[in-house]
Amino acid sequence: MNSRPPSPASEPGPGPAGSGTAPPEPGAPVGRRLVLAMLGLGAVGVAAAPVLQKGLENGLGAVADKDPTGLTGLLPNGGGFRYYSVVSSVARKSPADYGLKVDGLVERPATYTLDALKALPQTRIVRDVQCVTGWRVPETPFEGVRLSALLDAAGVSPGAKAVRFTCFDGAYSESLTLEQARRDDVLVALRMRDEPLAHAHGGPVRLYVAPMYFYKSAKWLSGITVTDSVRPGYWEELGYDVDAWVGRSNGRDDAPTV
Ligand SMILES: Nc1nc2c(c(=O)[nH]1)N[C@H]1C(S)=C(S)[C@@H](COP(=O)(O)O)O[C@H]1N2
Ligand SMILES: [Mo]
Repeated sequence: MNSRPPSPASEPGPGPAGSGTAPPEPGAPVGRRLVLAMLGLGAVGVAAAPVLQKGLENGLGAVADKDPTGLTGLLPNGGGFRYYSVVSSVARKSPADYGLKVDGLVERPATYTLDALKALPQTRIVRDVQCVTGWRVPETPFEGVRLSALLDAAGVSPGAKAVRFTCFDGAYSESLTLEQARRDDVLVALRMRDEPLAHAHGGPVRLYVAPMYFYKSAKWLSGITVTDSVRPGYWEELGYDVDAWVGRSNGRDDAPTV
């Protein structure tokens, strides 16, 4: 079982590591977190469910766009997923608008269109998804291009040690060591649950890091930058573990996903 107290319902992402009362770091979206604290996640999720269900049928993304931080909670059609975003809305990217930039310490920087990513060999992985706040979704297929393939194509320069991920929501970021990034179960995912990645789940392209807590799987992925050291991501600046192995980090002992 989790040895830590459950995170407060107000927390949009993983929930504070360690203490539920730690003040947000500078630059954190303080205002929104306070608003969420007043709303109360659970009550809103339940009360809003029928309305949201209706919205879902009209398109999942439309609902999630109006939901700043995963307040939709456990949606009837969500298959157990909660929808998270650290910003209040994320502009949709059509396939024509989308680009994934690979740069930093590489010999051949590149920008991939969605079609270019689709044209590369695809890998499908089916594992449980585990969020650091405790929810778990069993056996979820993700499919896409191995991150290692994009790194190989870019030609990682000597001395490179890590990879930084940025997102077109303009706020979220993540990181992996180069060794982690080269694992076979780390994907630049184009599909989830055997469908194109919905906007609400970070479509058209998100990162998928199978062995780690789901906060590592950056949604709305737009940048992959090879760096000389690990730069902690959004939640990691707020105290979460950078090496976020499921069951072996963040003071948790969940069953590993890999
Ligand atoms: N860009 C971005 N990626 C993100 C997040 C986010 O807020 N913004 N939240 C993370 C967290 S804490 C989780 S649990 C998962 C949620 O993915 P889902 O919304 O598809 O369920 O996305 C991760 N990736
Ligand atoms: Mo999470």
